[in-house]
Amino acid sequence: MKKTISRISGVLASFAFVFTCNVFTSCAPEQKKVTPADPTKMEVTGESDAELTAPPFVPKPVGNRSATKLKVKMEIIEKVGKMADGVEYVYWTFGGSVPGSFIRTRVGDEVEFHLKNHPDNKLPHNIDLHAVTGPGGGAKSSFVAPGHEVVFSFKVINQGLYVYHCATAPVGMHIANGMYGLILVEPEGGLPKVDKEYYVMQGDFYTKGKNGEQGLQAFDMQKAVDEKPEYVVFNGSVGAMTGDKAITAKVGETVRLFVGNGGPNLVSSFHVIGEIFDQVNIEGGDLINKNVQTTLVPAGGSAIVEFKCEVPGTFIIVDHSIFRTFNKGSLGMLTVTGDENKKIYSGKQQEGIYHPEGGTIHTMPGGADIPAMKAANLAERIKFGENIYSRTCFACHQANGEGVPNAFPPLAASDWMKNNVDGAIDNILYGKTGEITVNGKKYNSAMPAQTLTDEEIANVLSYVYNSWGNKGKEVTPAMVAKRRK
Ligand code: HEC
Ligand SMILES: [Cu+2]
Repeated sequence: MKKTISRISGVLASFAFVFTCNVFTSCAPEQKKVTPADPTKMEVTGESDAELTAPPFVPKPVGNRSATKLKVKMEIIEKVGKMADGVEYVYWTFGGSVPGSFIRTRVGDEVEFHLKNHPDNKLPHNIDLHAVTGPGGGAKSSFVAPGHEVVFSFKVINQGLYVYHCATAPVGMHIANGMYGLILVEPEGGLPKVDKEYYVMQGDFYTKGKNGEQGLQAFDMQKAVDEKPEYVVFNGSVGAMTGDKAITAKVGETVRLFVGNGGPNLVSSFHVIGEIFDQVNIEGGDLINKNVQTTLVPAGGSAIVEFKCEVPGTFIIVDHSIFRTFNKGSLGMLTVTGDENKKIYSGKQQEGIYHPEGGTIHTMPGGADIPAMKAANLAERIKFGENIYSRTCFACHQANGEGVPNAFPPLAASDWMKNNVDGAIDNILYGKTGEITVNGKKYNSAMPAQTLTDEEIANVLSYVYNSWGNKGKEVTPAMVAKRRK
């Protein structure tokens, strides 16, 4: 009802406007342009092939080009790819990557979509683009068997950032295998200019083997139905955006992330540690929220986030449903280089000994320093050490010392530890930064110094040296005391 009234009054208003203009010829010509062009009626000029990019990159902005006929030529490829170190998976892809190729259009474009299903593929597929106004978002017209190509056209009439995905039965399985991507529809004149733009898309994966189980992993339908993924990742695999694959920017630059979530099941609490989003296009639409810490990205939805890089450092990109980040893979990195700005972020300024209640209490009740906790033999040392491990080291090096790919090195069967007892003691006493290679893999992160007594360090290291395939060594408090300067 309300809608009808406003529509009628809108018609009346424009009628009045035209009427006024006709009678009073003083009407300025610019005034007639106030009503934005109706995108459904927008004419297109010329034609071109769309630039398609694999994540984390996006095609060039549309700028102020006029609406055109844009040919998107996308090939579906089923292929084996790396899910994590030593873990492989058969991905079904739009354009060879997960997420699929990024498509960049503007309002009024007429998209001629060529969907090709590679002859070596095993299955038929199709595409449902959320940017399409039409039955199934194109799914009905795009069903294509291996070795075939289909063509269909649509006009993009709503600006925004949209998900596309395969919608062939079983739909959930096609999405779970990586068949999703993003299509951006820019407004007339394009989005405001920024310095860096990237493509980040989350997805959850369901493998027969548990997280980290080696070899080629099959899809597990029951885990998918139960919504219990083994992997939750950005851009298709663990570590797709970390280390030397991190996205980059310089101090002073503005960054825009086109964030999508393919699901199939989980909703993402998208967050960049150490940054505040200056603005977010909520759900990829027109609504802008400012000064946001974490934004929800629904399965089958998106967000556009923008921020300015003020200080250098590594900014960790996470799903703040945080076990997914530290145990299932949803961890990316943005590396910002440039000059420090101590006014915005000082770094650690001071560290001293903290004595609660005027420095009278030096040991906590039950702490390792009280005589009862002094280990009498190696077996006891290991037992006490296990307790310390689960209080302090566990959070990073994980329950069985397996570590976290690209972030925390393993302590299990660590070749680095084997011949470097002093180094291991030093790491705990003084912390450790800079590049380190453990079992053939490079890490470049930071371990903070741990505030533990000599006895505690001896115990925890004895525990580690006698667990998970490490060659049993005893570390004694005397050995620790020698390293403490
Ligand atoms: C906050 C996370 C964190 C905690 C807590 C932590 N570490 Fe580490 N540890 C790291 C990181 C990161 C590295 C690699 C540092 C680098 O890249 O230079 C590392 C490296 C090591 C290494 C050498 C590399 C290897 O894998 O053999 C040892 C040994 C080690 N840590 C033992 C421990 C022990 C024992 C504890 C508990 C007392 C502990 N760490 C607590 C993060 C942590
Ligand atoms: Cu498919």
